[in-house]
Amino acid sequence: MSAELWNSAAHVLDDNWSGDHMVPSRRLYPHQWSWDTAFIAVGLAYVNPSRAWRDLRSLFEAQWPDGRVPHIVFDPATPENNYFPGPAFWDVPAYGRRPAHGSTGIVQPPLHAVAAWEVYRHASAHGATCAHEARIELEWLYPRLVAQQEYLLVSRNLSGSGLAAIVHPWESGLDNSPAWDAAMANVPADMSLLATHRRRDLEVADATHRPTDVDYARYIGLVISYRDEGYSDSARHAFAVECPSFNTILASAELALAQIAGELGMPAEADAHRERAHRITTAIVKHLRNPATGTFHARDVRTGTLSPEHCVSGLIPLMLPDLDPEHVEAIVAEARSPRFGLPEQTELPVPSYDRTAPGFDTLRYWRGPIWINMNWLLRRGLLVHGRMDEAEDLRTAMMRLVHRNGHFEYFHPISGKGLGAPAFSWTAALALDLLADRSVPAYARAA
Ligand code: 2M8
Repeated sequence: MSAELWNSAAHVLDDNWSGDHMVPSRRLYPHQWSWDTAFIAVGLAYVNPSRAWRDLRSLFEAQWPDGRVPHIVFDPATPENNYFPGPAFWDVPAYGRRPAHGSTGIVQPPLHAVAAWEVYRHASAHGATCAHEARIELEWLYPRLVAQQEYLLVSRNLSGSGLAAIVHPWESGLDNSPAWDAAMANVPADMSLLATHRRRDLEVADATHRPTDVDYARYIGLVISYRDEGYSDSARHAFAVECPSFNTILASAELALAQIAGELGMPAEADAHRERAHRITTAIVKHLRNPATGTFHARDVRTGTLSPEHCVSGLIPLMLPDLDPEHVEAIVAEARSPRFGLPEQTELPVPSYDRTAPGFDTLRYWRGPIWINMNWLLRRGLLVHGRMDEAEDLRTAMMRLVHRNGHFEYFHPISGKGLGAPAFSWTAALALDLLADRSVPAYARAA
């Protein structure tokens, strides 16, 4: 299976390369997405590290002066109506180095420091020229990655907990996850918005797989309010939530930045990054853990309440090396339980939502289907805490799933059938990483 899977994955990445960036999918997502770029860089590191750096650079060239990295950088060669909402709808204010084509005004999980460090660690294997290029790119990226963290840690610390809040479900990357249902119930759904704004996704994807019209009405309304406030974070947000996977990635980015700062000869900065990772970890445990169940959940900043839903995002804090053993045990128990069923029960990677919940939906996007990126993060967490057998079973289950069904965007959580966009970039990129089977670096492991 290895050579076949490797070649098909490399092929997808070749086909989805658009000159200076990668598209997640040619038809459904014809621009550049932020956290996709990070996952993709991890895989490109094996087959084309120069493209990994170029992709990261394209994204950070669109960084805003306040440090935010937009969740989409629009491709000027792609017509406005090929993706909704497109650049005209977002209408972001002009900013210093704004590319002519523009961007959105919201963010996605800041996985880029982790990705940059992974690509850098690989560079020496590709010879001296690659290593030299990697050093230049890492130096260019470092201050930009730091600015991204500062934006999230300061401007998005909406509750004062020390965690970053997301102000739109799209910012989580887990768009219609049940984790947002309680908070979204308070967001007005103005259905008339769908009469004036046509959903392009339904022209290229199956409606039963995508978020509902009510979700979309709320998504559009939230963008309009944020846009009308000039994308200011001091405005009142109708939706503000602290997500366990977003904040775990934020802490992981600090750990990766500590490695980068050390490599670039800045030991004091490296210590400060480690300290910040520790503080975020403490805040995640304090604010996002349900003490009664030991499980992690999204918190609505406006009400201070934890979502009752059990979603894959609640398993991702396993990536935190400073987590107490009792918290590690609780997450692994949840991952092995019938809710998620690590492959030992199902032979499949974990689904995006609790298999035992009445609302578990085998088709609809982030409400049940299996996603490779979340399982990749979970595997990393298992490795961080030395759970080698579970990590290996998960790796095998992911590779088997993709090999049998193709490089799909997501997969049916019972049959394993591919769903959503075919030839999806992060599935292909992460398949390469899984095939190469590198373990998690020492710095990210629990002591
Ligand atoms: C999905 O999100 C976009 C909006 O950003 C969409 O549905 O149109 C999500 O799966 C997100 O995590 C991903 O980054 C994006 C592109 O792959 O698609």
